Amino acid sequence: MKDSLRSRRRFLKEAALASGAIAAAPRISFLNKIAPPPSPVARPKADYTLRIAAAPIEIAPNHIVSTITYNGQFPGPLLRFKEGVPTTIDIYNDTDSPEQLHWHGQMVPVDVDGAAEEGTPYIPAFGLRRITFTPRPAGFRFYHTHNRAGANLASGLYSGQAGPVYIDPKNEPGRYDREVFLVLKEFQPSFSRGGDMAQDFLSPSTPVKSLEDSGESAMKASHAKGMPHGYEVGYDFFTINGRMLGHGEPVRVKSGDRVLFHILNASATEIRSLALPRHTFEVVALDGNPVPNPTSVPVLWLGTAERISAIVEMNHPGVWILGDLDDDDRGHGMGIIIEYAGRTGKPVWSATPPFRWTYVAFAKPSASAAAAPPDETFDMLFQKDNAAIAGFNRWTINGISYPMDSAPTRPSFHLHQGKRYRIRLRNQTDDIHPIHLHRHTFELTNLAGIATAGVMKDVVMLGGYQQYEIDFVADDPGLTLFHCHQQLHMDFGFMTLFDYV
Ligand SMILES: [Cu+2]
Repeated sequence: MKDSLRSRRRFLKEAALASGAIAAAPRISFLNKIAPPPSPVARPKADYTLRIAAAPIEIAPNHIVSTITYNGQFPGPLLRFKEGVPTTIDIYNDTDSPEQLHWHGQMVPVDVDGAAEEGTPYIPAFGLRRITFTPRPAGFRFYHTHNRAGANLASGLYSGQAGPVYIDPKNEPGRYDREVFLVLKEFQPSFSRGGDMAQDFLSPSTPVKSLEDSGESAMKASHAKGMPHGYEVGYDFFTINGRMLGHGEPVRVKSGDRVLFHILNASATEIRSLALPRHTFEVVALDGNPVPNPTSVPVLWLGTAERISAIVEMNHPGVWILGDLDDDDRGHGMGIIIEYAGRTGKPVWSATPPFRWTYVAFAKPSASAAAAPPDETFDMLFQKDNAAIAGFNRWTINGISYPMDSAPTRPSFHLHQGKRYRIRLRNQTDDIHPIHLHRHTFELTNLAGIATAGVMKDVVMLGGYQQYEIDFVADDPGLTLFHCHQQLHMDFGFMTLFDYV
């Protein structure tokens, strides 16, 4: 195992060198060795230190889970960077497994991005890596492990390795009184045999008939052969900022406050919703990027790894539950109490009226919704091979499943710096996929037949049997990973690589 890992690492490092990725980033320095921590006099202190280590996390009084964390806490510490100011971070790995730490949503070189597939060196077991990079772009980002978990529910994002990043822009408009960071996370995962994920919250809900027909007949054929549904993951406990509902500090507010919530879905696999009875959320940024059309909505939906920044005007004094729409998940902890000054009593939850989530609500008005035309379009067809790998679904992009062993993988898509690309995402499965592109920001340009422009993201929830189009400019040379952010999907094939040629 260790040998194959090492040989893969070596290959990837060579691949990155061959692509010129590391040569293109001479300002990056790193240590990558198994050694005791260096003496503090040997070199300057890092701006931040992160330690990857197992720790007990008390999610409710006397209810303690064990997981791999950053700095012994969940979520990992909030890291506040300044846009454009180089930052040095020491990452210690106190575990016996090599680790990857990914700077999600940032445009950083491949040797620090934190994906082995791109050639980032591992943080060695019981070792240290010092990295330096220039944080960008401004906004709400996060950091998390990028290890493959496979069937190991203690590894990857099933663990507690996630924390928020806020990159302060040079100028902050500041139309709010205070900021509150919320990190949504489940603990105690286990496998089950399938079960359909609700997806009637997405709008538009229009499926593509041909995708639906092919997807449904593939599932029927699989069941006819006696195959059960592939494994899915469920959880026992649900938390916000590492605490089950009612067991953390309430968010204390005053009537008239405008509170800017930065919300991160740090789940390995789940899509989450949030509502606050009698209040609305003015969505000002998606995945940390300001939206062209800030709009108030009664409910937020976040796919795995998505972030929403939204202002809530505190105008209904009381003690409320900000929580998941799902009674069972909220009942098992997915919520946090919002408490107005001077108010006491049992926190109140009430069901919200039906509402559908659409990214289009935050886009440019339709008159100006024509996105710039691309130089080239890539077609990607996503398929599921039901229960094909020892009971796990195998996922493919254009018929190719990203290898799970240590076999080297060649990039499937090729970019020229400065050109604008469109990816046509075609989902031939009934699952929602939170699609993620590393090291670049993409624009939503077509959502299930609706042309749109101006919403810039790094993760997008692609509905079952739907077709979307996303555009991006090739402006960050180096190997670039593209994958579904659902841990079970990415681990079983749903990944591919872009390179610059
Ligand atoms: Cu997926």
